[in-house]
Amino acid sequence: MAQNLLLLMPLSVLILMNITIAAVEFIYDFGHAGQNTSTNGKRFTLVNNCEDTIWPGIITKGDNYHGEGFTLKPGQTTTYNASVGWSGRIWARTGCNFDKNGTGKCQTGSCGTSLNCTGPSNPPNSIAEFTLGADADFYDLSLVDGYNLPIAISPINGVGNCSIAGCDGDLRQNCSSDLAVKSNGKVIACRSACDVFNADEYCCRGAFADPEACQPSNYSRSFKQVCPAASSYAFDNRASIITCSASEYIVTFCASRNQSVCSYHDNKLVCNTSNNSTAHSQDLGGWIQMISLTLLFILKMKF
Ligand SMILES: *[C@@H]1O[C@H](CO)[C@@H](O)[C@H](O)[C@H]1NC(C)=O
Ligand SMILES: *[C@@H]1O[C@H](CO)[C@@H](O)[C@H](O)[C@H]1NC(C)=O
Ligand SMILES: *[C@@H]1O[C@H](CO)[C@@H](O)[C@H](O)[C@H]1NC(C)=O
Ligand SMILES: *[C@@H]1O[C@H](CO)[C@@H](O)[C@H](O)[C@H]1NC(C)=O
Ligand SMILES: *[C@@H]1O[C@H](CO)[C@@H](O)[C@H](O)[C@H]1NC(C)=O
Ligand SMILES: *[C@@H]1O[C@H](CO)[C@@H](O)[C@H](O)[C@H]1NC(C)=O
Ligand SMILES: *[C@@H]1O[C@H](CO)[C@@H](O)[C@H](O)[C@H]1NC(C)=O
Ligand SMILES: *[C@@H]1O[C@H](CO)[C@@H](O)[C@H](O)[C@H]1NC(C)=O
Ligand SMILES: *[C@@H]1O[C@H](CO)[C@@H](O)[C@H](O)[C@H]1NC(C)=O
Ligand SMILES: *[C@@H]1O[C@H](CO)[C@@H](O)[C@H](O)[C@H]1NC(C)=O
Ligand SMILES: CC(=O)N[C@H]1CO[C@H](CO)[C@@H](O)[C@@H]1O
Repeated sequence: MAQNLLLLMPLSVLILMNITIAAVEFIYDFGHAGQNTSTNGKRFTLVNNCEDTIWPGIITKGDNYHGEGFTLKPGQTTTYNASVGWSGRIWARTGCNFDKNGTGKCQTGSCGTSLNCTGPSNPPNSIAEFTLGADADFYDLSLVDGYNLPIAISPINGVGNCSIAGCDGDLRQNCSSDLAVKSNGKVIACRSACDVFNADEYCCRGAFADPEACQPSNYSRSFKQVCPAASSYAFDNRASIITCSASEYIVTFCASRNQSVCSYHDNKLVCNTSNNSTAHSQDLGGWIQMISLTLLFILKMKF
């Protein structure tokens, strides 16, 4: 299921490849979309860019918490297919000790005692949230239930406002001491102010149950500082949810927004983390969008 990164190439080659892949996949996906939308699946590629093993969990909304789970060693990836209409959450568990039967415990993000989730994730943990639609997908990185590691959500071949959701740094290094969860003296997660203080003003309840009344707190602001493209408290959602129609999403654990340039094709992930990729990924996004729009135009004329 999981596989090691097979190709590491210079950025220039990578960008060219990505464009080609994007273009090819676009034709493929679009060709199917017109005929049978129920087969128009979207692929999630989960990438472990962390220095340690993680155990990603996936829960489908309304599925009574019959979730899935994976073990991902550093550098490994796995894929998850979802169809239009899918809505769910993807996150990472850390510090787990699953036995041969897939039973065990985790330091953060646990969702029951099995490798495959049997319940909602236990806060604090960062959560990638998705709703896939026929015309548009919605996604965001939610820190409403706290934070355990950085997650970057990168749409591939997207049309619309397809910005990368995520953080610019690791909030564990910027977690206020009254929110920090520590293990052996190390901060392993950062709780939300709502979770710690259980107060209406942080949880957006009671007199604070609407967006006007529930304003950012100094706690949520400190989240937002490190993770500008994430929801930092309950009513921050509206500003942080991104609308985009992509054929594929790459969910990278332990990567910042400016870090990863990846694409996935034929069971090979082409992925690189460069020390200066902001400009390149923006170029890439622009190119893909341009090519996609051109193709869309051509295909629309054809069908
Ligand atoms: C779409 O594909 C699915 C699965 O292959 C099939 O069950 C369904 O009947 C198809 N729908 C249409 C409208 O062709
Ligand atoms: C996802 O779908 C692709 C084809 O669209 C297939 O090659 C791949 O094996 C599927 N992955 C999983 C995990 O089902
Ligand atoms: C795994 O499950 C088998 C059968 O249910 C059981 O006999 C065995 O003791 C379990 N192993 C562990 C490590 O729990
Ligand atoms: C987890 O769920 C997947 C998909 O439903 C299944 O293929 C796999 O066998 C399950 N793993 C365990 C350890 O139960
Ligand atoms: C977060 O912490 C790091 C390391 O302590 C520091 O360099 C950085 O400036 C901090 N960032 C913010 C936004 O406070
Ligand atoms: C937020 O403000 C409260 C008092 O209003 C203070 O006790 C707390 O230390 C502040 N937290 C941060 C992260 O600045
Ligand atoms: C795209 O979405 C992001 C996040 O919601 C937002 O900050 C940005 O202003 C949007 N850009 C455009 C051009 O709408
Ligand atoms: C950063 O990139 C520059 C040029 O792209 C390269 O010369 C340098 O070695 C890189 N540094 C690291 C730490 O990768
Ligand atoms: C990404 O941006 C952050 C802050 O904006 C910076 O500290 C970090 O070095 C950047 N990383 C890369 C790989 O460019
Ligand atoms: C990234 O590269 C550009 C152009 O090569 C350079 O101007 C900029 O300073 C670099 N940024 C970082 C953080 O290395
Ligand atoms: C993490 C990684 O593999 N980085 C590579 C990205 O590509 C450059 C060349 O463009 C390599 O030098 C890096 O090692």
